[in-house]
Amino acid sequence: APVLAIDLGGTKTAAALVAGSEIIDSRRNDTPRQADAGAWLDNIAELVSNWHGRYASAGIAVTGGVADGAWYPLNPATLPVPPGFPLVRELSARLGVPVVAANDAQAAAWGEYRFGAGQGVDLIFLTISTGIGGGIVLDGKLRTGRSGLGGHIGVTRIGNALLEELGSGSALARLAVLEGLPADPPAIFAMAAVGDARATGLIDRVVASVARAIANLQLVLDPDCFIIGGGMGLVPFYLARLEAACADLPDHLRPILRAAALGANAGLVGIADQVRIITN
Ligand code: BMX
Repeated sequence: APVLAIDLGGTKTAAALVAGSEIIDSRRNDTPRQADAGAWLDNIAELVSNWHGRYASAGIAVTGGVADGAWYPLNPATLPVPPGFPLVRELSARLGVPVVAANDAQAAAWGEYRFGAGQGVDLIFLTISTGIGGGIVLDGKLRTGRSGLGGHIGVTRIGNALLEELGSGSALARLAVLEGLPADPPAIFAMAAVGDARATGLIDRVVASVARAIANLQLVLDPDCFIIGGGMGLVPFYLARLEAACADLPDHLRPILRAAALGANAGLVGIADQVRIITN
């Protein structure tokens, strides 16, 4: 039977029926940010209401940390998660099936390892999206750490700022406004694509902090590759600028960057496979 997979990000909520790496059916809408956690889960139940009976288990990949089924924020600005929210219990009650929960970037890292651009290698997945998330797979194991923090590169501090305050899609939107440009990353990329120097300059500014973080991670874990996903990370121009920002590193220190082969579905496919592992 297919697994119900959910990806609850700071901006988008996605749901899919997944069998292996195949997305049988999917839908998505905007995460109702102005509401509370119960409403975010009600939105999911609504989104999947006519799939009732087509799945016997569910997985949810969420922005934020997950430990023993409880949800907590690392950066409430990315999504104001109530600390200690009983995510697994609350979603299982709404869906009527067992639920497995993990961080979204950790889930996506596993999806790319199993079925995507990182099959069989040591990888660090980065989602460049509302915030910046990370997931680590080493020696065929997803490394979530002691309390589910493994991979949370976006909330590491650079001076007085968080990396995601400097390098995420939200950061680009905030910087754009200061330059009198639209607070809309897709518009900024469209302007850069037609040669607008201000737009390209903004993109290179948010790329620079991520390139620095990647170079540091290469020195710490020395993965075979970095897989880049997320709403902004999946934009080809973004990846090209990130490659350019890493180009001046000496060969033996330069990271290998790959686009997430599963695209926006990496987290859905990854959490579905985690459900298969845990419930079989
Ligand atoms: C934040 C943190 C991470 C998440 C990352 C990307 C919260 C709520 N989220 O660093 O857990 O992986 O953002 O989140 O603290 P996204 O919503 O952009 O996918």
